[in-house]
Formats: sequence, C-alpha cells, structure tokens
Amino acid sequence: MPAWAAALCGLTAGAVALGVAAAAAGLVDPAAFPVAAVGNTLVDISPGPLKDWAIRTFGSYDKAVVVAGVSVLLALGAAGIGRLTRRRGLPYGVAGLAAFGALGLAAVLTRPGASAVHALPTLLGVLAGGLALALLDRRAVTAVAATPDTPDREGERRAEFDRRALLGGVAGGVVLAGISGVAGALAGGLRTVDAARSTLALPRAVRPATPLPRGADLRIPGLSPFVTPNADFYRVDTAFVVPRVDPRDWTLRVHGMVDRPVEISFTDLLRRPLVEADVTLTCVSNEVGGPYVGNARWLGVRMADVLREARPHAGADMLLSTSADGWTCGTPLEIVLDGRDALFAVGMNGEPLPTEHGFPVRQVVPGLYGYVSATKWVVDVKVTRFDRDTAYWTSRGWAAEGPIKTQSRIDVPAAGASVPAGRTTIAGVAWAQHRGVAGVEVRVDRGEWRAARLAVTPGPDTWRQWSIEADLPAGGHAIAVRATDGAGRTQPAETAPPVPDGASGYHVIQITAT
Ligand SMILES: Nc1nc2c(c(=O)[nH]1)N[C@H]1C(S)=C(S)[C@@H](COP(=O)(O)O)O[C@H]1N2
Ligand SMILES: [Mo]
Repeated sequence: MPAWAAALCGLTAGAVALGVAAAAAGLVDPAAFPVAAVGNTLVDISPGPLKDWAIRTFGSYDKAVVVAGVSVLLALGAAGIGRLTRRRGLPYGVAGLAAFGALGLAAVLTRPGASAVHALPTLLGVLAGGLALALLDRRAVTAVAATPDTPDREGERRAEFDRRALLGGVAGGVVLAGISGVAGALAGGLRTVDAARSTLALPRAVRPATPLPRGADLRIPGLSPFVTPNADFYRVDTAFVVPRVDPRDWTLRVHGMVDRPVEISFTDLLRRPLVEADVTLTCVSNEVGGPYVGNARWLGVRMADVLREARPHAGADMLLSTSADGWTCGTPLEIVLDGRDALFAVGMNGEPLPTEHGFPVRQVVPGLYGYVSATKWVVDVKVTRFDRDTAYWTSRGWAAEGPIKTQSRIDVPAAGASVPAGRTTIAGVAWAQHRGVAGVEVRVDRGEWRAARLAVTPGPDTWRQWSIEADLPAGGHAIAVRATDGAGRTQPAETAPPVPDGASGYHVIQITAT
C-alpha cells in the first residue's frame, strides 16, 4: 500500500473518532469534547506573555488560531497512525489512537466541573476510530487468488492494494464523521440552555435607570454609539467553549470570611429587587485607541445587598469570584460595598445576558477593569483577603487591583483616513468610570489643546462622547486627544503598555487632508 493511502486511512479514522466524540459531547456536554478540553487546557497553561501576545495579535480570533493549530497537529498525528498501522500492524495503530485518547481524557477530566460521564465522548471516539482503522486497513488490501499471470504457488492467495475499495471506505468514513460532527454541534447548541435563555422573561427593575438623556449620543457617522449593541460588544475571556449554564442548575454560593454563608438559586435571585445601571466595561489589555471597551444598560441585583446578608468579617478585603468554567477574579470588597452600582447582572440592554457575555449571571462593577471585576457565568464568591488568595490573571503577572485609567479615543476620522481639506469633524469617546469625564481636549499637529464639546452622560460610570471641529489645510496631520476625569486629573502623556495595570498615553492618529 502506498504511503499516501496509509496516511489517508489514519486521517479518516481520526475524523471518525472526532465526529463520534463530537456527537457524544453534544449529548453529554460540549465541554466534554476532547479537542475543546485540550484547547482550554492549553489556553490555561500557556504563559501570560504568550497569551497577551495572542490577544493583541489575533483579537477575538485568538481561539480560532488555537483550534487551527490543534487541528493541524491532530491531522499529522492521524496520518502518522495510519502509516504506523501499515508498517507495524493494527495493534500499533490502535495504541497510537489510544495515546491521543489518553491525552484528551486527561484534559477532559481535569476541566472544572468534569464528572465521569465526561469521559464518554473520548472513549467512544477512540473506539470508533479504532474500528474505522481496522476496517479501512482490511478494505484497502484485497486478497486476490493467484492467476496464471501472477504465478504464485498453487492455491496461494496474494494481498494486493485495492485503491477503489480504499477510497470507498474513506468516503464512507468522511460522511459518517461529518454527520456525527454536525449532529453533535446541533445537539450541544440547541440544548436546554439556549431554550431556557430565549424563553426567560426578566422581571422589571424596582429602580429602573432613567431614560437616556437626549444628547447622550451625538449620532455622528463612524462614532461609537453610546449604547453598544450586544452583538457588537467586545468579548474577552479564556473560555474555549462558551460555558452553557442552565439557570435551573445555577446557584451562587457566598462563603469564606462571613458569618452567614448564602446560597441563592436563579429563581431566588430574580425575586430580589433588581436595579438598572448604565456601565461601560473596559479590558485591561486594551491598547491606547483599542476596541476592548463597550457600554450597556445592565439589569441585576446589587452585590452589596447579597454580601451584607452574608455579613463579611472585619478583616476581609477581597471577593474571589469563580465562574462555571473555573476562571477566578479578585475584587476589592470595599469598592463593591461603597454604594456604586456593582451588580450580579442578569440582563444586558433589555435582554437576558447573551451566552458569551455570561448567561445566566455575571458581575459588573463600575470603575474596575474586567479582569478584576466582571466574572461571567459567576457561580461562587469567596470573601477573603488579597494576602491569602490570588486570582487567574494576578498569578500571571497582572496587577492585583485594576482601577480603570482615564482614557480617550478618536473614532472619527478613522486612523489613516483621507478627508477633504477644510472644516472637519473630529469625534470619539472618553472614559474614566466612576470618576466621570469632565473634559476632553484635542490637539492638531503642534497646535494648542482645544476643549471638545462633550455629550451628556447619565452618570460617571459610562463613557462620554465628544466632538470638535477643526480646519485642516491640505497635507498630513497628527491628531491627539486627552481626557480629564471628574476629580480634575488629566490622563498622563507617558505611555505604558497594558501589562500590568492598563495602557496609558494619548491616542494619536495620522490623517491626510486633500
Ligand atoms: N468567566 C470569565 N469571566 C470573565 C473573563 C474570563 O476570562 N472568564 N474575562 C474578564 C475580562 S478580562 C473582561 S475584560 C470581561 C469582558 O467581558 P465581555 O466579554 O462581556 O465584554 O469579562 C471578564 N470576565
Ligand atoms: Mo479584560
């Protein structure tokens, strides 16, 4: 059998193994798909700087890149298994499959929330892959009886490579893998959680947010809208597969340094008084001028109400929250209790939280970067101390506390754009959550800093739009922006990278007037 045919047998067997595993994972739990578990584990164990680089370079596609890498490795492995089977015999090929299976199993079973049934997809996959390998290997070589022109000894039969039979077998395997893979994805995706989300009717807030003041949105083409639609809201997390948490199974445990541990079901949570708040979220890994910032109207229960019921001990200074997929976050207790709208949020812009933004419940704390405040799919809050516990990103080189730095961004014109010479509108957003934005200034080339017109804001916890007119002679121009917060502090000119506590420096763009 030629080498390519042996490799093809291995690839097909690998595809069947993954297809069957995907189908089973669709029924058990998408997180039990071994490739997803390996990807998740890789994300978790890869060093911080590598992860930062990936987020910077690939943005929201960082996981797609990991998937592509893992797929290439798997394909190479499967082809190798096919050739091993040919050269050394079926037991070696099966052993190779089992080795991949063992890796997958190790990853699946060490994921948070894993149970014994989570092993099933991997085991079934290896079994199906082994069977496929054996069948293909047999099909590819047909026993042919000796004929006069193949003068073997009387009655002896020869094995001969049968290309047709092999390709038929491969086609069958690919179809099987495709159908089971799609079935798995459908079963997983359409399962109960999505149904539960789409049928969920959120109660009204006892303290609704006031309607957005007129003039909060300057409605300038190209300027970020004041409210970021859910579909456009940036997404940053370590979750390789979006955790699907069934609200009927969800509970929130508040424990640790408290007098009375609290455990709440989703129904209990919705029975509590809900409030609404407009809050802008920002990611600490956002570069100056970057896209990881968005504003939404959140509906939720005040974290302070739940915490006060638990009665935190005097020495406690940190909330260590954990998500359904094991991510952790450390938030200063004092900030959550100081009266700001820190929420266990269930609604985002008038609908239940989108799955990728934390359904059914996430934290939202105005003024803190997401990595120290905004736990999605939150299930556990431990009241503790910063000197006793360390959260996910803190153990990877990021600061333990992450107040949001005052920042401003030019949206219009776009960086690098050409505009007609003459009067031009420059516009953007600025944020200094919980301190508020009191001023924005713009400088063209080496000119004076000039105050921009500020849009109205509902409060200090959201970003604020701004705009200014400038008269631009033909030629290249550098436009810079800087904001001043409600305490009168102007953002510093000194540049700092996102690590360890957020980027600083002015956003400057180059444009051409023609
Ligand atoms: N469970 C979980 N929650 C998480 C994260 C995560 O990786 N896992 N990332 C945090 C970070 S770094 C940010 S900036 C915000 C982003 O929230 P969004 O994806 O809804 O915009 O979520 C936070 N909550
Ligand atoms: Mo973040």
